[in-house]
Amino acid sequence: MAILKILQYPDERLHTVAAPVAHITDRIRSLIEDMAETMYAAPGIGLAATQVDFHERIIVIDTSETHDQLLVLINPEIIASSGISDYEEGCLSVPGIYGKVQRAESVTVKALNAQGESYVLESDGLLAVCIQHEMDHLMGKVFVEYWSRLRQARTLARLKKKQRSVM
Ligand code: QAP
Ligand code: CO
Repeated sequence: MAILKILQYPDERLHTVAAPVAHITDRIRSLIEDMAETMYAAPGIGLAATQVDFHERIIVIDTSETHDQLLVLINPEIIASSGISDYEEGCLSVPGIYGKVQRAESVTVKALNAQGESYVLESDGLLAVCIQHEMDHLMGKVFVEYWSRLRQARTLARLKKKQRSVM
């Protein structure tokens, strides 16, 4: 197992569109283990392969309070959604920045688990928001990109200032 380096916004590689996983090989299983270890170590509640510079449709999520309910979504597809939620989000690729994004309140997602078995999951609340946030990463979209140009520019300025202060 290994902790992977998380790409930091505005890294261009975060805009890469991920390809579907064709076969769940040992390489994919090992990547999933490393992604889970990286997410738990951060700590975070969700991580997409895009964020660790692997451009394949893989997500790990754990929104449980006990941090022992790992959810693996390979080739996820939203098959139903309803309602509107306005949840405060953060992102391991945009540390220290939080803000609301409007998304569906409930989503039904179809995906493969780490064993390659297909399953359907109905979600709402934090889990539904997290699934949508992570699926955006696989499409090359970061949550701050829902905000106005002005707010994005201010976010970038804050991140640049912070980066200067740690160097
Ligand atoms: C995505 O985000 C998410 O800024 C997962 O300094 C978040 O795990 C979806 C984190 C909220 C829905 C709601 C962020 C850790 C973790 C930070 C995360 C930070 C340290 C974010
Ligand atoms: Co994120």
